[in-house]
Amino acid sequence: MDNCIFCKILREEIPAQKIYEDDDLIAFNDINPAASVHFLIIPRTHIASLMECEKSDQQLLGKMLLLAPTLAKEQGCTDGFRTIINTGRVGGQEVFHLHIHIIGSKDRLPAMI
Ligand code: DGP
Repeated sequence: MDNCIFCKILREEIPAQKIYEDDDLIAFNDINPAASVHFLIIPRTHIASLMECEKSDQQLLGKMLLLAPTLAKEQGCTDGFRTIINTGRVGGQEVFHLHIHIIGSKDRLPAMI
């Protein structure tokens, strides 16, 4: 997608602090971190949001979720972390390229719900 900011990161047209990449996914630090650890896992394929995911994305979604604890631990979140997938306008999504937020801190994160 030409104007998608995360596709631009994938094409290396804009810089990002990458912490992981493979054939399907990349992970990079959030530009506006909500805690000392805050990175995003995104698919290389442009999928606008969780609402646009299909049955054929099942393996990709599983891979994204399973990568979260591996990378979180590497980033120092050995005691837990928070995962967030904002979906759609009402869900607070700002960048319409599917992504999982992984947020962690040495202290307990404030409750959200
Ligand atoms: P949301 O769509 O609301 O789930 O969050 C999008 C996140 O993407 C937000 O926390 C900030 C981050 N972000 C937006 N633009 C950039 C960028 O150009 N680089 C990086 N590293 N992160 C970005």
